[in-house]
Amino acid sequence: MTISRGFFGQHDPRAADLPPGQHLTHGFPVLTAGPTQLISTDKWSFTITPESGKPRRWSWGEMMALPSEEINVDIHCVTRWTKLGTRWRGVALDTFFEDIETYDEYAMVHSYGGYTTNLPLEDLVGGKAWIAYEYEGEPLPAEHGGPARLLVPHLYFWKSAKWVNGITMQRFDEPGFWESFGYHNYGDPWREERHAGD
Ligand SMILES: Nc1nc2c(c(=O)[nH]1)N[C@H]1C(S)=C(S)[C@@H](COP(=O)(O)O)O[C@H]1N2
Ligand SMILES: [Mo]
Repeated sequence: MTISRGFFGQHDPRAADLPPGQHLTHGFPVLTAGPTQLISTDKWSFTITPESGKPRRWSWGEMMALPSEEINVDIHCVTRWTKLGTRWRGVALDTFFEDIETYDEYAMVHSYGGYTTNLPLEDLVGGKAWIAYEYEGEPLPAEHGGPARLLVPHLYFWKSAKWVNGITMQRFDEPGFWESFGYHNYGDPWREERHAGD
């Protein structure tokens, strides 16, 4: 009789939490295409614009007045690092979308500095995505997207737009920044959806 040790190493109790092709990192790498954006909270705002219907904008103070939650999640970068057990504070996208009426099924996320990323609306709601403004109990540092970034931990981390400033709702899907350079349109780390065609 053979006893299987499993595919992953036996020494890390959480090795099974690694999606295929990923390795653990204990640091927090910074990955930005272009310069770090320096946005003060009094200039920051977040706007959801439906293709049909009225846009809705939140200032920093208005976002702070919304109910926030602590978020404990693993994050997976397409460059193959995974960081387990990161702790954030933010406002669920569900809370923002309570005020939005739309039939549009696709979202284009926009950042200060021009970065974009696309995802289906259903991946932003249902307790799966947040606007995060604290990391490990401190204000989110600018290099990691502060004052506030999108956090969508069930998809590769390029979907988690730093310096987020709005979401445009669309009837039809369109590629964002990395998606138009050949990254996968959806980006599920458990299915290794790294590049278009994976
Ligand atoms: N605005 C903006 N958001 C971004 C990026 C970017 O270049 N600009 N890079 C993405 C990529 S590819 C990754 S892996 C993560 C990196 O986040 P981090 O620098 O906090 O680790 O941010 C994502 N969000
Ligand atoms: Mo990335």
